[in-house]
Amino acid sequence: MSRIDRCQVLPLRRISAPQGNITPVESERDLPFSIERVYYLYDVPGGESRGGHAHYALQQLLVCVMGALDVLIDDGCHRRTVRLDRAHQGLYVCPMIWRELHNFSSGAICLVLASEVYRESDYIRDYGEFQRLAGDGGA
Ligand code: T46
Repeated sequence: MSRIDRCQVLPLRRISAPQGNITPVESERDLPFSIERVYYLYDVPGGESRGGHAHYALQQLLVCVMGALDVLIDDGCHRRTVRLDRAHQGLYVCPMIWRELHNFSSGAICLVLASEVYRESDYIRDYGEFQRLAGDGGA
């Protein structure tokens, strides 16, 4: 399976009540990795993009908990764009995937559950270097 095919939108549980919804996420039960870090992107000005890099080892689940955004994923051979606009769905991103986040709606909040703590040495920030390292996309 190519790396891009490993990047799937995972359904998350949604516990609904007249008072509103709750979505729990547990490493063992809901994710293919253990959560070591949580961060979130918010107050992204209109027209701005985030990402524009890959990671050697990091796995992540991206959940747009408010609003909507587009995630472009690229394994060096194939690319596709996934629209995230549900608080009960998350995009799993495996290692060695170039990602760019575009088209944030006003007030969008992207929650990210990550498998590793922050390490700048895990980043590949040059697309040419990524393509050289990514090889055949993992196929
Ligand atoms: C990804 C997208 C969705 C930290 O100090 N700790 C952290 O955990 C993070 C994520 C960032 N930073 C610092 C490092 C930089 O000085 O915050 C600054 C911006 O970080 P970065 O360029 O990584 O931001 P994004 O939004 O372009 O990318 C982040 C994640 O790094 C990336 O893995 O998938 O969000």
